[in-house]
Amino acid sequence: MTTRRPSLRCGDRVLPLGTRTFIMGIVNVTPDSFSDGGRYVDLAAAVAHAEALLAAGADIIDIGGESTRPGATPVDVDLEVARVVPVIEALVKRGHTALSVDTRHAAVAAAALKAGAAWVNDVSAFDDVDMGRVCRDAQAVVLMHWRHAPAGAVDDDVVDDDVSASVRTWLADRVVRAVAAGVDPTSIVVDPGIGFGKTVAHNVSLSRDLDGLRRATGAAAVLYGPSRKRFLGALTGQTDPAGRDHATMGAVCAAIAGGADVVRVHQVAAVKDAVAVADAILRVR
Ligand code: PMM
Repeated sequence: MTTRRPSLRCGDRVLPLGTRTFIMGIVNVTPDSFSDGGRYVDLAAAVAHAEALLAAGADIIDIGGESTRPGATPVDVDLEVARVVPVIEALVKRGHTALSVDTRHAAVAAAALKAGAAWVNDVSAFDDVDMGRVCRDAQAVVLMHWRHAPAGAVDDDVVDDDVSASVRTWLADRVVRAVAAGVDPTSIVVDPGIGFGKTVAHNVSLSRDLDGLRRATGAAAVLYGPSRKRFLGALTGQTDPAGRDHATMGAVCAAIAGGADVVRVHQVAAVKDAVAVADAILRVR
């Protein structure tokens, strides 16, 4: 028997969970992101890219102003606001409301929500203690698992014999923290944090049972972000991140079988078709 799941909302869109896979298109307004750094720093370029992703079938646009690439320079909060808010304001003015802000900082999240963003995507899952208060005003919150590799080490050095269990326990605790801060549990989305302090084997293993992650944490939905990441390069030999879109589609389709509700990707057009086919085969209507 299949139980009916609730819907998420993002701006003027309703996302009925379980009926299909929702696509979050990435717009990095940063000079240094690993996959597309520097391409959309200019306001007009960022807005045009967001509109191109929406036209290609993105359900949500995720706008980020700080690179999370290992070794990236942390960005001053004022600079992060100055990067993301004008893009959000311009998109809202042009009638687009399904917008998410990718930030670890409550001050940036607050400014983005005020400008018209609907979701907060926090890759540190509420390390900033003010995030809970700010996120009560968001339509949904993404809490991502991120374990920092020890100083001087790389992700491949991280030892964890049961990565699924440790990610589940960690995220379940962050969900409790968010709910205690007043965030509606039906608006919480969890994310295993592909590539963040994990080996190739960890990323492969975490990609397998996303439904189990959702159930174990009590979240409403699960988001999966494999796009162009290093583990795909390790599996395919594609050294250039921009050459990993086919590999991304493989990961996305496998993750849909494992329970992904939302996929966060750079190349929306191709993923849209892959998702349509995977959804038709895998989802019981
Ligand atoms: N990955 C990146 C940035 N933000 N947010 C979520 N929720 N999940 C992810 O996997 C994730 C993220 C990495 O950088 P990118 O913006 O170039 O993909």
